[in-house]
Amino acid sequence: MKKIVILISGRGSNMQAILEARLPLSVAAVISNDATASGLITAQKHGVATRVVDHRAHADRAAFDTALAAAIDEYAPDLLVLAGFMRILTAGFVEHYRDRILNIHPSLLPSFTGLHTHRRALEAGVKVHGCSVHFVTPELDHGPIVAQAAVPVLDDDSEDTLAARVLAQEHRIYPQAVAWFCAERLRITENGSVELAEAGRPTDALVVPVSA
Ligand code: NHR
Ligand code: GAR
Repeated sequence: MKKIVILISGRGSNMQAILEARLPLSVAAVISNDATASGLITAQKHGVATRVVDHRAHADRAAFDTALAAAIDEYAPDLLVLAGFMRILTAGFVEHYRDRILNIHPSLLPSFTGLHTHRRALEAGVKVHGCSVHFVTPELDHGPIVAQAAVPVLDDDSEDTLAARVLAQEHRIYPQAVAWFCAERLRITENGSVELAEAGRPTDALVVPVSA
């Protein structure tokens, strides 16, 4: 069975969705860069080991990433899962776990990389928004895309209502993508796209919009 380590910074609802999906994998630890992250309590309730590696206790990003990698490597995970993890990782860190880090990003990449995606989607007036699971590469939010879910943007949406609609889809596609990785069904092709082995339907990696 594959071993994963989950990195969080806050609430950890995506982490919780993965824990509660009862996937055939072992969650070795949940690590936060912030000791006040409420997701740590959720992880403990699920009997999962937790650790804090506080970025503020380190002189620079390289020192933080070195300490973070040392904590992670104690668990020797097959996969690192970023779930609302809010620290940009150095190229050296990403290389150390090359092709073994997944992230969920709250937009339909390559649109709206970076932060405040729901606000920016509303400002841009897009009619479709969503979330993406991708492999992490040194370039922020630019790695190979594993799965996406789309949601409609409604005329009366606020940042909060839109975020909630997207989050519900995050909780569907992230456990699915992690399960695919652990079943060794994901392959990154030479051109940097992701192939899903034994897909039932051509659209397995896409959740399509429904009218809300
Ligand atoms: N690191 C690399 N190298 N590549 C990616 O694709 C990464 C990554 C680290 C995190 C998640 C990402 C997201 O899904 C992620 C992808 C944090 C920031 C950010 O600006 C941006 C994107 C993401 C995560 N962080 C600020 C920083 O200075 C801190 C912001 C804060 O603490 O609120 O690191 O959106
Ligand atoms: C999620 O919407 C996730 O996609 C997003 O933050 C939220 C975390 O929620 N991630 C980022 O913005 C990464 N920069 P959670 O802690 O409840 O999973």
